[in-house]
Amino acid sequence: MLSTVRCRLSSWRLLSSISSTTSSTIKYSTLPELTKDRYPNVRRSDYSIIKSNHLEFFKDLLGEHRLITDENECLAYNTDWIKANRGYSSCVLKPKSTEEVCSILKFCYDNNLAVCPQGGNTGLVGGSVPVFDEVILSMSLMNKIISLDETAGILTCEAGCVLENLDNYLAERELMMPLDLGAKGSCQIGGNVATNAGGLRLLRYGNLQGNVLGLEAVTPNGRVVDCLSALKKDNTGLHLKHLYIGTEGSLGVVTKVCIKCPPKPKAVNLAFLGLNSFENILKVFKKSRHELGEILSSCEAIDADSLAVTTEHLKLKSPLDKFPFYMLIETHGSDNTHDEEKLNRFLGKVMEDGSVLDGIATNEPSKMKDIWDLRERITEGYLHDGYVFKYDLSLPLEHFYSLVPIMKDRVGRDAIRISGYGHIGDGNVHLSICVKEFSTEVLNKIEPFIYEYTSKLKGSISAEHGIGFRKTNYVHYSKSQEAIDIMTNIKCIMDPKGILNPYKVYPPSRRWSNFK
Ligand code: FAD
Ligand code: 2HG
Ligand code: ZN
Repeated sequence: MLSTVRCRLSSWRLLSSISSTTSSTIKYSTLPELTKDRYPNVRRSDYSIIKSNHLEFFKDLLGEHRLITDENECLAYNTDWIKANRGYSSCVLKPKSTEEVCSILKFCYDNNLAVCPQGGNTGLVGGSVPVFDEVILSMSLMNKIISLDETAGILTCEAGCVLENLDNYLAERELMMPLDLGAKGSCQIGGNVATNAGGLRLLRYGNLQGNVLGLEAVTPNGRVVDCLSALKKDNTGLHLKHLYIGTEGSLGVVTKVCIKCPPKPKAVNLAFLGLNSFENILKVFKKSRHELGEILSSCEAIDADSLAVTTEHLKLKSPLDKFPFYMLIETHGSDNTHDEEKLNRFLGKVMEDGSVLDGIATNEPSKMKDIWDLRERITEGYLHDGYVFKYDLSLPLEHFYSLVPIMKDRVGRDAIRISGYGHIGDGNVHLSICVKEFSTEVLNKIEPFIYEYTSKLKGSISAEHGIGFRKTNYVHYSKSQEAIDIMTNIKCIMDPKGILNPYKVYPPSRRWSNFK
């Protein structure tokens, strides 16, 4: 029989308490070195340097409160959430409307000023902060809900709406956002769309490429691309919205989004399981697909070292004893008696055949939240260890965990901790290699090996976080030369001066550097 959850965990959420609108109050105890110093091979292109006449224009447009130039205030916008990248922009702009975004981009385009679009600044690949002194375009004040069609479940809103706020708004109307991630308290829907964020329930609800019905974007020279369709079916030529979903702000700034929202499930159940091997994780996942079928909403795997960062550093309490591996299996359905029965039958089977050693199951909201915290706050817990080299890979399921022992051999004692966890249901592992502080020597032990390994297995070097600044040299491990040429050509056509999010997403190929 499954035991019940006995512990009470804190309800405090770091990410709910941080938003870019209040980011000037964040205390940075240790700042990362400037990106330009950490990566000296990346050279600033010949964009203009911000001058007083530029600032005058922005001040006239936005007023003095929505133009930030104070060095301390700019710091939070220059530094990413995981403190791995830092630019030195002296200009943060906070538009409140699409028209203002158009005026800003047209001005930047005409004056050859580079721009870094920024949402909640929770991105993990250095895409959301400037590399040098790019103007930061913060979307946080474009945070209005425009409309909700409750019958069809279609929400239209501005890009700066925080994911959790949208979800809370929808919950009151028995709907939900089709994505959920640990950064929900800060990340914005525009940032989610720009990164094509995956998250914890992609297995059930699919990705944003499928859930975004339409969007509005502004081109680098300030024109509005109105693709804000709310239609589920619309085969009128090219689906231009895909130019903006997952292209990380490199082709345009997303200003509005129209998104499909499923009904909020009437029945939610969550099981937290302890296992002794990765092979058993695969067995349990396979069984969950067959036994839980249409109600399976999430299947996550965590190894002991990953869980330890939340129990040791964040003092969260695990309701289970120590095991080498853990799984979270969640169901979303409409009939609790049916779902509970199904889940219990499944759990009975996996305990009986020995693949699960212990576990708890609950449908009490506070207990489910406590369990989810153990999974969602691993990223935050890792910040306490030191510098984390993060890898977000898609791998064939049987190889999901294979890099952990390989990396332990390669990096050895240089690492404080090497662990793997992630979205087993989507074949997406998050590998974290933690060291006391950033070291090029350790980096060279990891890269490009890790990407070569992934490529040989036909995996992806970025399952969900994107390419950002950090992976531009490695795109060819996941894309053919022809595909890279097309990507680069599209960038050249849509942003001929290359002002939007430079040094990111595209490989620094000869063609691109000739162009810019
Ligand atoms: P930002 O970080 O501000 O920006 C990300 C990229 O999008 C940048 O390139 C930026 O230039 C661009 N951008 C932002 N807004 C716009 C816009 N309006 N128009 C054009 N471009 C824009 N990611 C996942 O996929 N799955 C997860 O499960 C997940 N969990 C996370 C958990 C934690 C604790 C943290 C810190 C991060 C997590 N992430 C996850 C990564 C991150 O939260 C996502 O990438 C998220 O979608 C970024 O949204 P944001 O608003 O913070 O965007
Ligand atoms: C998650 O699934 C996120 O928790 C973050 O994608 C992963 O921190 C990471 O590496
Ligand atoms: Zn993830």
